[in-house]
Amino acid sequence: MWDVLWTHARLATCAGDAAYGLIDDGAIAFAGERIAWVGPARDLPHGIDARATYDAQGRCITPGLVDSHTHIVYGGNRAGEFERRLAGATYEAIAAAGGGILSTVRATRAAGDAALLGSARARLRRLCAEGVTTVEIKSGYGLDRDTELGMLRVARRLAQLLPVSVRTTYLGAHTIPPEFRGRADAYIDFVCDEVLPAVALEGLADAVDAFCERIAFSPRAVGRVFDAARSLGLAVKLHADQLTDCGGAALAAEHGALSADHLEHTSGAGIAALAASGTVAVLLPGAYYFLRETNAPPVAALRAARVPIAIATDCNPGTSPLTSLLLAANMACTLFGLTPAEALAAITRNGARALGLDDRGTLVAGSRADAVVWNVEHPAELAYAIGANPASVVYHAGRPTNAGTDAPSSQPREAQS
Ligand code: DI6
Ligand code: FE
Repeated sequence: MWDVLWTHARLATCAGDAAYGLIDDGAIAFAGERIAWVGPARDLPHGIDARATYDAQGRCITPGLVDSHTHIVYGGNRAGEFERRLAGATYEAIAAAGGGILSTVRATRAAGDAALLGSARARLRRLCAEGVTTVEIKSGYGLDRDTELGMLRVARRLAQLLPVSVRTTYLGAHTIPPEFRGRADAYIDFVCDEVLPAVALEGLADAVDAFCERIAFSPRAVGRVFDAARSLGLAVKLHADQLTDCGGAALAAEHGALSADHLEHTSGAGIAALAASGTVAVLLPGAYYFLRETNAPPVAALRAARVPIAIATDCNPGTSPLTSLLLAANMACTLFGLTPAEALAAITRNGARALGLDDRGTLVAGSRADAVVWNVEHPAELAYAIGANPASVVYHAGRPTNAGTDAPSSQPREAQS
């Protein structure tokens, strides 16, 4: 007995090598939290009933979306800095003058957990409404021990308030906080010896990230953080080569990172290293767009080297105040040259892989029943439309959420029989 069966669906399974993993006139069944069956409707096994059967009437069903890189928990906003940048100030100059990440650190330290939870929840709700069922959330705007732990607890708490799975990442090496100004090595000691063990002890992070950049941390400092993380059994990932080529991609690969993120300035050697290590390239077109960068990441070379490409919002107050993963997918096509099929794989299958998750991101039997029924006929429409939300019904672990546009007021359309 299945719980849910959808028939007459165009399934974009995102599995296999064919574009979209398309199955026209497909059917998909959920039992409990898992996908019980998926395939062409004509192959449906006889004699299995479902408690509820719905007719998709030709509409698309995809895996639940995975936003694999966000900084969605933070205090305040940086609209004033946006105005200054538009008037000619650069991101780096604002950061050097104590603004940038540090201004959000001040606002986050002052905010308190309830305010952090409230503002992050409002942003995350917008992602969920668009079909996101798994999200990665980083710390990195507290930098002192208690605020970092607090951010990670808020991130974990969001998973209890919204129909979404949360993977948390400790980003202590985001920038040097004022109390360690001019003492980068001492701050890295603090990250490795005081905060990381506390994070691990409380089970607050699934991974550890760092910002490797001229205006942030050197490859040597990042290596120390990664060694400490790995010794505690935590996965690593890296903000790599966003503003300059610091050899970040190769550094991430060398440490067996799950992902190397940004990559606007990554060299051929960095790409070869990613390919060899199986590290996912997470591209963040929202930050590229918002900083009005002109150096796009080397998509053709990543593609040629068969490096898996994920796309994420990078939702953060300074460089990507973006709460639409579909818009990120659209930008990945228009600004970076992905195909709509690559963009869909980038926000499903490869997003999951960037988080080390192999139980989601494709519609295959046995996977988690995270899926979205869309009011579109072809999956290319998902990366095509700007500012539309065609999510109709969103399933998280087999349960319909009230996140899509057709919920909760209207139920999925019952099969005509
Ligand atoms: N790179 C980014 O784009 C964000 N963090 C990072 O390491 C920006 C963070 C910010 O400006 O607040
Ligand atoms: Fe980021």
